[in-house]
Amino acid sequence: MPPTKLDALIIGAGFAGLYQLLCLRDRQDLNVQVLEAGAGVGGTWFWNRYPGARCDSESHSYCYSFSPELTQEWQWSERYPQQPEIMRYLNHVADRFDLRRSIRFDTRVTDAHYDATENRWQVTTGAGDRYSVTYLITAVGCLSTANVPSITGLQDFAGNWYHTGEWPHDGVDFTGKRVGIIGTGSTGIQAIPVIAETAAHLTVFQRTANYSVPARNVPLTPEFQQYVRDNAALIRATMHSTANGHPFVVEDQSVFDVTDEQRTAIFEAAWAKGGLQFRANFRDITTDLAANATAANFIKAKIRQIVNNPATAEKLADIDHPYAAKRPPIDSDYFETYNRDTVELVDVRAAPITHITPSGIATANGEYPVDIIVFATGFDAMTGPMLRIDITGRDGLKLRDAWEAGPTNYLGLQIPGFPNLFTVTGPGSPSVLCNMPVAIEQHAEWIAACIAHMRTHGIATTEATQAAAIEWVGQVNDAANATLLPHAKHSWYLGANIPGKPRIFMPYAGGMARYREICADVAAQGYVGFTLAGANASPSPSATGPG
Ligand code: NA7
Repeated sequence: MPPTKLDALIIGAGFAGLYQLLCLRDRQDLNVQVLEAGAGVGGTWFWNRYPGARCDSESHSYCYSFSPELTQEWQWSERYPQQPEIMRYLNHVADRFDLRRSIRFDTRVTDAHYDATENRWQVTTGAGDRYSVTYLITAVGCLSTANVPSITGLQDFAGNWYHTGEWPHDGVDFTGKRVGIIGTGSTGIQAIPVIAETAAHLTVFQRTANYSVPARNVPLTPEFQQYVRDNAALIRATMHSTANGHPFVVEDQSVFDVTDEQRTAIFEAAWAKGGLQFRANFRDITTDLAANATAANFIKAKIRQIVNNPATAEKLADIDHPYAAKRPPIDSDYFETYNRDTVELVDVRAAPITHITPSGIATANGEYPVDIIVFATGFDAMTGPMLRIDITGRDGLKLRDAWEAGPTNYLGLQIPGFPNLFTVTGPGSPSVLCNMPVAIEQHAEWIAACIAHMRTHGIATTEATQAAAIEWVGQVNDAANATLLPHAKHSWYLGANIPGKPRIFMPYAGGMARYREICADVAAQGYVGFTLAGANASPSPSATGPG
C-alpha cells in the first residue's frame, strides 16, 4: 500500500495537538491528520490519572483562550481542575470543533524520516501504517515519557506497581494495603494525601525534600464564574503580559523594600491565599539568593509548625535548593498527612534504596514491607517524548545524535537538519515554566503562520540554521543563569533526574511575554534564523543567523 499523503501530520492529541489541528485544518484548509497513542484525547492528562491528579494552574487560566465563545460556554467547577474535569473539557473542545474525525487514536508513531528527494516526511506507526507528509509537527508534550528508575529486583516484586504517569484507567484500590510511594515532586505531593486516606500504611521514600504551599482548592462561586466570563479579555491580556502566562502579576517590590514584620505579614497572607502566586509577592524571590531565603525559611518554619513529629519535620524541611528553583508544588494537606499514624517518611538520600524484594523496598537501613509500589518518579522530560520516536532528518542525521550533548534547536520550534519539522513546546521554549495552554497557543499559532507564509510564497522548506540554533541555546542558558533555577542540581529542568542524560537547562526562562515578542520579531523579519528555500522563496536573511 502506498503511504497516505497529507499536507500535515501532527503527533499527539493533547492541548497542543488539538489546537494545532484546528489552526491548520480549519483556518488553512490543509489536509491534516493527528496520530495519538492513547485511546482518547487529553495527552498528558489522558495518562496521569493518579489519585489527586489536579492542575496547579487555576482552572480559568488552564484552558484555551483563542475562542471567546468557548470561554463563555465552559464553566469550571473548582479553583484547580481535577484530571477528570480537564478530560471533560478537552473532550468538549474536540466535539465542539469537530476535531475527532481528523484524529486516529491508539496509534503510536515509531519512526519519521525526511526524504530530501521528495521533500516530504515519511512517517510510520507501530501498526506499520505509513504517511508521506509535507509538514511534521510534534505535539508530544513535555512530560509524557514516564521515568521508572531501574532498581534491581522490581521484576520479582510480588505485589503490583504503578507509575503515576501511566495510571490504570480503572484505578487502584489501596484499601487495607501497605503502600510505598517513591518521589516527592509535584505528583507525589498531590498523591500522598489521597492514597493515605485509604491505605493501611503508607511509606514515603523521599530523596529530595521539597517545598510546598497550600493550594487552597475550593469550589468556584457563581460570582467568580461570572467574573471570568465578564473579564475574559482582560484575563487573557494579563496572561499574555506575564512571564509565566498566569493571570497574576509579580509585584514590583524587593523582599528588602519592606520590614521583617511586613514581609512576614505578606507571606502569611500569601500562604492563606495559596497557589503558585506565593512567589509573586516580590520580584526578587526567583533571582536573588538572599531574597529567596526569606521565602524558603518561611515555608520551612511552616513545615516544622504543621508536622508534629520533630524528626519527620526535620527531614521534610531539610531542603537543599532555593524555593521555586525546582517546579514549586502546591498541595492539599501534604505536610498534615505526616501526622497520620499510618504514614511514615523514609529519607533515601541518607540511606538509598538498594533493591526491591518480592515483599518490599530495601534501603541501606533495612527493608520496608509493601504490597503496592507507586513510582511518582517523574519523566524523561522535554527531550524524552521526541527521542522515543526514531526521527531522522537531512543526510541521515538522527535526532538522538543531533541531541547527544543536549537539545539544540532554534526558539524551541525547529531543529537544524530537520526541515519542515516543527516542535510544539520543544526544549528551548518557555513551555513548562509557563502556564502550558498559553505557551501552546502561541506555538500553534506561530507554526500555523509560518506554514501559511510558506504556502503564500511558494516556499518548499523552512529549516532553522545551525548558527541561529547555537545562538539561541546560548540565550536559553543566559536566561536560566539570570535566575536561581540552575541552583537546583537535581532538577528535571536540567535533565538531572535521568541517569546519563546531558545536564542542560532545557526550558527558556526569559519569560513568556519576552519570548512571544522574540518569535513575532523573527517572523516579521522574514523568519530570520531560518533558511527558507524553494521555487519562489525570496532570499532568506537567515543565512547570516538571527542577528
Ligand atoms: P518530578 O518533579 O521529577 O519528581 C520526581 C520525584 O521522584 C522526585 O522527588 C525525585 O527525587 C524522585 N525520584 C526520581 N527517581 C528516584 C529514585 N531513583 N529514587 C528515589 N527517588 C526518585 O516528577 P513529578 O511527576 O512529581 O512532577 C513532574 C511535573 O509534572 C511537575 O514538575 C509539574 O510540572 C507537573 P529527586 O528530586 O530527583 O531527588
